Amino acid sequence: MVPVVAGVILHEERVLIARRPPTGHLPGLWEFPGGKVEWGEDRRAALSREIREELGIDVEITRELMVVEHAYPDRRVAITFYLCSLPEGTDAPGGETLRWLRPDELEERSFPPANAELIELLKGKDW
Ligand code: DGT
Repeated sequence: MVPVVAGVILHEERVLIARRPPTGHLPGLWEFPGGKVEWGEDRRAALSREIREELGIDVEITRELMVVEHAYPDRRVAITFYLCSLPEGTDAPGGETLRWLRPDELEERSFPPANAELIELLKGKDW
């Protein structure tokens, strides 16, 4: 089981999604920024590290939202999703592979199947 962490970064009632590369595992799908937890690493520390690597910012981790276990043909993952926010004074990251969407817009995008339950939860959220 591969432990994975991912952040639902909420800013001005929108959440940030990132597009996976066009090649490799789950090509071109949208996801929440994050990645694998390294051996012996604390999950929240792993999330801070991944977001710093991917987006170049520090986020505040607010709370855990849900844990989802999922089996892909070639691997099993346990993904812990955390609600995050941008610290005061941090500019919202942007770019070609990033989108800020309202929770009800998320279901229009293609996500890995492991994200279905989270998307459903977020859809009903009135932050
Ligand atoms: P690899 O195996 O080194 O080529 O790297 P990836 O691309 O499999 O690694 P990574 O760090 O993105 O791992 C995250 C795993 O969790 C990957 O199997 C995709 C899966 N996953 C499902 N939903 C999400 C999500 O919303 N965010 C992230 N970051 N991963 C997700």
